[in-house]
Amino acid sequence: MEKELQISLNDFNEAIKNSEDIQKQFHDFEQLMMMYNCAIKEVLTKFEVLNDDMSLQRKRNPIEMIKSRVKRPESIAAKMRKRGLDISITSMMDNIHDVAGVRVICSFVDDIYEIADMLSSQDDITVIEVKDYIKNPKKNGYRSYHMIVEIPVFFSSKKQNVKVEIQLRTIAMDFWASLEHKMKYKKDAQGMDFVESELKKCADSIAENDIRMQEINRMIEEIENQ
Ligand code: 0O2
Repeated sequence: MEKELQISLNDFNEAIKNSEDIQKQFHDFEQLMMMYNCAIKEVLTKFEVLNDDMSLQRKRNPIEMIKSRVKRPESIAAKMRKRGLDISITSMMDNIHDVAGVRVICSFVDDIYEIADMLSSQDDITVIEVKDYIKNPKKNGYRSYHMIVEIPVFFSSKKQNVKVEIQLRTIAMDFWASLEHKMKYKKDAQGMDFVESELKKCADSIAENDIRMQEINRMIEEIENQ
């Protein structure tokens, strides 16, 4: 009887320990997500300030829209599994750079490069990586300018450098990417080859029109300034 009681007490203690571990992990994860959310807020403010400043100087907003998100835990875990990484908070912080994501939709291609340069030159921003899918589009036609930056976030008792993925694209590139994204889960369906080739054609004609629109805008601004 005493032995039985001992076993169940051990089980009980083990269960409590496990639940404390889970609670601790949950708390750490919540803390981390809060940290990524705060980093997003800082990056958003930086883009809003740049937009306000540039729109005063040029009488037009170079940024049409800004979207942001923190990646869902399921998507983070799926990405880590796909890459064969162990599922842990440290591994996530070291290897997954798009947990915090900001998407900046610009009017024209030149605005993208200008805004990216302005952000990169701010002294609290460290650029970790740049992928220029505008100059080097993906095979499927995908275009966007991607940056991974690190930004310091000041909390009550510590400063933490946090990575944020920034995607800059035009309205037309964004429109295309949303439609193309719908295909992600339907790759094997019948007729997809045709859809893919149509999308590729659209991507190329969008790129051409983005440049033409930019040129038209330049001409309008020249006329305005005469
Ligand atoms: P979600 O749901 O948008 O977050 P990495 O992030 O470095 O592990 P990769 O592919 O080397 O993976 O990075 P890359 O090329 O910089 O792309 C990351 C993100 O860009 C993707 O995030 C998409 O948001 C977007 N993207 C890249 N290529 C395409 C594309 O062909 N079509 C569309 N619609 N979007 C694209 P996630 O994690 O895939 O998804």
